Amino acid sequence: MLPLTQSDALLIIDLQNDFCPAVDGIGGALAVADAHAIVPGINALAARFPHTLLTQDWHPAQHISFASSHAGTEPYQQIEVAYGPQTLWPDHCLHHSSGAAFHPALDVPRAELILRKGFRPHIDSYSAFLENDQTTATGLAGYLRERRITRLFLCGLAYDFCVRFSAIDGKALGFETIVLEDLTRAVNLPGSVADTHGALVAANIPEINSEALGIF
Ligand code: VGL
Ligand code: ZN
Repeated sequence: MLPLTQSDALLIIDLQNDFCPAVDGIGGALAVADAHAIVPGINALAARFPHTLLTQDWHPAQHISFASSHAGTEPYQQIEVAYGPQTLWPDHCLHHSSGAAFHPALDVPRAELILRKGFRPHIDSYSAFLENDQTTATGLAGYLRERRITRLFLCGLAYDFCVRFSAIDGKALGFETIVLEDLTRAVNLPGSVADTHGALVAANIPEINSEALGIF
């Protein structure tokens, strides 16, 4: 049992239609297998957590992370950009699109913050804290500190990209950080899940089953 306190927050990463298999033609641009399955568990936890926060991947057209923005490239290929390597993706989470909307079954009525990220045309942002240049802050660390939130439980999409980098940066910025492994799913590029697990272990970030919270 892990008792929750007022300084705990559930951080729900990018639970958006484009990261889930398409339903009725909506979403699916960068679908993560089995992503729908995590929604009921996240809703149940959100109802019990003292604080709930959401992130939303939110890209302009011709975003730097889109393969379509770089002639002669394909999605899932890696290129060098000004800030280093960048994996290219299918166009996804265009701001105000149905693909960028939250999953229709996601039910987090008490969500206190929706943090949008990836809105700068020339910088991608996997992490909820620092964009992919490793320098540009999103403002989330300051927000959490002012709100006296000290412990973060991460869930959502995708385990091997936005959950991974949010967890690593959150921990490095001084927040106690825990990944709820049953409430995430992975894009699963070659090696990406094993690399993520290794990086979380190395950073001393526990991966636990949400049942360990003992609040169901
Ligand atoms: C994500 C790839 C591109 C994620 C966002 O939410 O994990 N992955 N943009
Ligand atoms: Zn994105």
